[in-house]
Amino acid sequence: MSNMEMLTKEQILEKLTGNWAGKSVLVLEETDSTNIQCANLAAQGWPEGTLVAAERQWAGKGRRGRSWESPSGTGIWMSLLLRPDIPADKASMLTLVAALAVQKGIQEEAGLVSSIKWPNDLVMGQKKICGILTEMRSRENQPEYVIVGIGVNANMTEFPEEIRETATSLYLEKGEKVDRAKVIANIMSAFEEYYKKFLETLDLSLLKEEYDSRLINLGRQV
Ligand code: BTX
Repeated sequence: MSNMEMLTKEQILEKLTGNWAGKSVLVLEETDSTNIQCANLAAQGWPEGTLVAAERQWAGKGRRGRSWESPSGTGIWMSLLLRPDIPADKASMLTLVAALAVQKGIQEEAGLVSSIKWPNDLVMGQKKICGILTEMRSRENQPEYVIVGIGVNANMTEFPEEIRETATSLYLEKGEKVDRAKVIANIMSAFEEYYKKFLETLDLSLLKEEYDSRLINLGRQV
């Protein structure tokens, strides 16, 4: 991997256009899971909007103990720290807020349209391009912090046997590499926009139009 292709904190900061999400950012060369590292920072008092990204995760987490393939230098493996003043039982909706933000972010950078597959994936032609894992620490139905972990298959050219049929990447769909820092910056700014709307209503009513048009399972029993 040439230096040009490595993800750096400076590249991300330079491309951010929003106000808070990702302004405090840590880029690790490798780690177990950015969700774990972000939770550590949360426990140490780091602010809302802190972003932890890694070039490689060796214990990337999916839901229910599943693992997330996170090879080096090709993906976007990142976790955003939130400290929302909301009832804890509303926090799972942040997964959808993030899904909309990723959808917009990758459309802006790569011109690719993806669909939300309930509850936490983005797909292109049935194949998974992004997975989201939201985790929370709460006390008395109030989140102390929420970690929104986002994995986007950006520039990988191939996948391990087990997921070859079910996974795809922005590179494979578009035929050229994407600027990962730009995609991250786009996602952060879209997230700010959608998070604000979500906090106004604590439901998805203000996001409904975007959501309806994009939710692949809408109208189906899920
Ligand atoms: P999930 O449980 O819905 O999906 C996990 C399943 O998806 C795996 O069992 C496997 O079949 C398949 N899979 C694994 N890796 C990939 C991949 N790279 N692309 C497509 N399919 C795959 C989805 O969980 C939530 C994943 C969140 C990942 C992010 S990365 C940053 C953050 N840190 C962390 O540890 N997790 C999150």
